[in-house]
Amino acid sequence: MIELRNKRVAVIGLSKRTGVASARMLSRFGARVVVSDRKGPEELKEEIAMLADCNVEFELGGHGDKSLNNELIVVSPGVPLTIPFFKEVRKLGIPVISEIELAYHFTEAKIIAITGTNGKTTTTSLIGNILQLAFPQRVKVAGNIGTPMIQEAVGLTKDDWLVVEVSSFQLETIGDFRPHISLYLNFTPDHLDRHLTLHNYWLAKKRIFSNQRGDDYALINIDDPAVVKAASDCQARLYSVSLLDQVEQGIFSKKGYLTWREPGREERVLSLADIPLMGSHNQQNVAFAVAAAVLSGANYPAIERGIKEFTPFPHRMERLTKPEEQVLIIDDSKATNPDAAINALNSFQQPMILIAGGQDRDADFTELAQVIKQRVVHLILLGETREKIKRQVLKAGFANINIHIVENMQEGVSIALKHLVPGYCLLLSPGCPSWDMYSSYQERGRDFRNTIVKIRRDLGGGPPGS
Ligand code: UMA
Repeated sequence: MIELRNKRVAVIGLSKRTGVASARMLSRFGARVVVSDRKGPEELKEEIAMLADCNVEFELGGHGDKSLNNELIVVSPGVPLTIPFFKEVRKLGIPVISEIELAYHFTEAKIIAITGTNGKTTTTSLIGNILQLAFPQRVKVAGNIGTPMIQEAVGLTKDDWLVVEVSSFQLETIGDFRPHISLYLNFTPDHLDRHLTLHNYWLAKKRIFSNQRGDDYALINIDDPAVVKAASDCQARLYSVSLLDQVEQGIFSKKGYLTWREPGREERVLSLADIPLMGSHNQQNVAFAVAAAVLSGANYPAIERGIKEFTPFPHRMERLTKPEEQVLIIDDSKATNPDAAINALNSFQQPMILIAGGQDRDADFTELAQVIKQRVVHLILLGETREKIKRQVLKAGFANINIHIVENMQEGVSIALKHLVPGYCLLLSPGCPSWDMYSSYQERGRDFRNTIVKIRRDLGGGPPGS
């Protein structure tokens, strides 16, 4: 535990989630807290009100001397370490930690930490579902999934489980954070605007293993060479996850079953047919969740129920049409990088109409363009990246006549529905963040859904092609 009484601590980034939760906890433990944000008080009225009952000072509209005059800095995940403020911090030698590091020092719970470029939230929830059945009242789920770890961690005992989704932004500033079970799902280019290079992003994620020891477990995707490389110096007991090959120790797919294997033991744990989520990437997420559950000692009926009864999240491969309809419409607005869109496209056999494009974050669309060429019939492009993606798919040999550049979702969906005939699938899987046109991927997904409902209603109710 870090001694906080009378310690001068700055919280950088006053967000409703991390900033508020960190400041509350620090002040509860007797620290002298300064909370700082680049936004001014007008923009942070709600956050300030949430701290009304806490003894904290504010430095708003920028991070200056008040924030520098501290013995410890807790940084919110959304604040890049490259801002000039941290240059000063480094000069002064003030330690900087993330909120998950702070939380780690105030909990005795066994931590299961999940990282990877895609699939973290689904896998975290799946594990939470299973463990809540296996160990009722003893499980909390937190982290990047939405509830700051610090909000759930304090006071948990060694009989409790804390399942935490951890992002590279949070791992970047850990010190001692040590999960009992770590999961590294996959690694593909993302967040280059923040980490600047792919190598930095890889290094940040690899930190999930950095404090693990011989009595901990690490679950790694051996189908992904970047993950295998990241685990090369991991001190924990390594367990493999694969959908392509049989593994010596860990989980793999065999004759339609996820199968657990370790020396002297091989058992079928779950039929692939029981997975309620679409796509092979989701089979992989489930394999990870099942493996983590087995390592935690959860019983097999809990594992089976936890998976079977899992309700998919909105905007993640969410099916908007009913099974009896002759067309399929899928909202995968959460696909905010090219790899996620590739996973989505690879999940379907039917002819595809794809709506893609969004904020330009310097992503590479070469591979996505190849997959589009193979699977997509009509491509509808919107957002900042629309011309970039168009150039790549033309290079890949996709027919110009089937590319539709649009201004907004309304126009995109109208064109898509015109081409949607029985047997086809309409997929929103942008492969880019939403922030060029929307405040979040959720808002983008809602716009997609609402536009479909409206156009179908205007057309007289029945879905086109039904
Ligand atoms: N700010 C500064 N100075 C700066 C930059 C930003 O003061 O130079 C301020 C901003 O004005 C803002 C705050 O810092 O007020 C940033 O807060 P935050 O983004 O850390 O917001 P939270 O609401 O606490 O959300 C964070 C995670 N956000 C990010 O990583 C960007 C949430 O993940 C997470 O759910 C939450 O903590 C609880 O752990 C979201 C996310 O987008 C879902 N994550 C990324 C992803 O999944 O791709 C990594």
